[in-house]
Amino acid sequence: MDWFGVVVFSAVLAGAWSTQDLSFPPGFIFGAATASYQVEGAWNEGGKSENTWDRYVHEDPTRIKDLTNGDVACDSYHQWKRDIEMAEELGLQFYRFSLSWSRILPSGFPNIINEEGKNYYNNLIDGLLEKGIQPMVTIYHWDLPQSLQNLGGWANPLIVDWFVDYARVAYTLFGDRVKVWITINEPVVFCDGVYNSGRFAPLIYSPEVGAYLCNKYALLAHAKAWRLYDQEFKPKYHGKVSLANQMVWFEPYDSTEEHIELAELARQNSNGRYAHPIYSKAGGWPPSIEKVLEEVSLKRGYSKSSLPAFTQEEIELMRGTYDYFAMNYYTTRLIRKAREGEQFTAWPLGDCIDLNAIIEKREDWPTAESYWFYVFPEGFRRQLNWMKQQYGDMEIIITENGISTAGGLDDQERIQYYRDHLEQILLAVKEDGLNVTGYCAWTLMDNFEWGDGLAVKFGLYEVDFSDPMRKRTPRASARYYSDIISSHSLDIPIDYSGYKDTKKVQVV
Ligand code: PNW
Repeated sequence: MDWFGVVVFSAVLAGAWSTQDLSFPPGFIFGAATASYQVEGAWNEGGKSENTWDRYVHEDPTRIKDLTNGDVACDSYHQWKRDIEMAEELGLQFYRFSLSWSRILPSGFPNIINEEGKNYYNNLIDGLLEKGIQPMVTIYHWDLPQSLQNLGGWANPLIVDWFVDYARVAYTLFGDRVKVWITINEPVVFCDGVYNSGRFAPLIYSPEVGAYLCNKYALLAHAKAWRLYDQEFKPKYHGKVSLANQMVWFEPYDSTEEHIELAELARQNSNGRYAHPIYSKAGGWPPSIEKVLEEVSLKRGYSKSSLPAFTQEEIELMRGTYDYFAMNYYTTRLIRKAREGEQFTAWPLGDCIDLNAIIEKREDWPTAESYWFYVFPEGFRRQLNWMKQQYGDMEIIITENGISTAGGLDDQERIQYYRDHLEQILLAVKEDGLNVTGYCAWTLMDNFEWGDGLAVKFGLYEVDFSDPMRKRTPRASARYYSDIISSHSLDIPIDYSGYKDTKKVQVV
């Protein structure tokens, strides 16, 4: 190459990677996600048995904000063809959904495999593949068979083997066609989120003990299921497996040393406790958290730390059990030291009593429709960089990101949220050198949003829950997202407000 060629070549290279260029790297893929209890409905149909969410919503309907439940939800058990059609309309390269444990294994154990459950997922997987859409399958997304809860659920060490048995069934039934797996979704939510608050299924309050047992066994269950795939299925199917972690980013309340340290401790306590044993070079619990929790436990009168120790064998079992990092990101928090006599709410959405810390939001962070949701896009990039700094370079797939609204088709807030967060990914990739290879929007359609019921909407598609067919209608954000996918770039017009008017004309 002559000097002119070198100049042109470097200019092209520099241009391709500058932030002005809003295109996604070649090979970057887009998807959308759902989860079984949130969309399927058919709670007692097709051979499915009761799970912990069925029990929770039926026992006392007032537990859910709008008194709804997931009995029918989006009726995806019957409307799966329409779900595939929507994925196709959006131009998704992959669709992430989860398997209902009690639909596949009604006893919770592999003694009986429910044919109807198996057929349902086979239809969905085959239907997606026919359209050229890759299925990304979450084996467990919060809906534990009630039979296993009755035996202690995630606080019983035996769940490690129960889960591995279930994962084996999933790999065996679907592994020939499913190449990207998530063992478990967001253990921080069903461990810390449940046991610290005494809210949500299975409604057990045990912040000082239960949350940490659940933490330990969820990670061991993931690790064993990863090793099972690695040894017995990967050689023939060549897929990849990870665990999806909810990463809440923590910002220090101010720039004092005390708060900078506290924010780092909070990251280790929320994110590190679910990632360090798997992704760090050393393995095991984050050392800073191990230390704090031992001190706190002894002070509370326990004989040893409530954070259960790992044996060396367990540390080795978990270390390195990933093929990529599955990351869910929604929101950020400010964290500060508690003042004398302050009351604590429940971690990880609220305060952290173990760290004597109080959670706040910055005044300029907009609030979404969910009570826990503050919008801070820069937190996303900071979180991504923190992961690289902690665990080194690895492939990262964003397996959930999205915002809640109160409803309506003209969802400009959602468009803005997607735009701002995808921009942070581009910055992380192009400026910071992170290896983010895919993005999955939460969620394909409005669905049962746990304690918030059907009232809080996260969907690219609106679902009419009063219609027996659960009619799905694309929102403005669905158009926007499909345009991003087809242009493989964020460099597209953002104003989709005209969409609503067009719709009105069609209706008239
Ligand atoms: C996730 N937080 O839950 C779940 O994976 C989905 O099932 C859920 O519908 C979606 O996000 C929206 O809520 C979250 O503390 C739970 O930041 C907690 C948090 C975020 C998401």
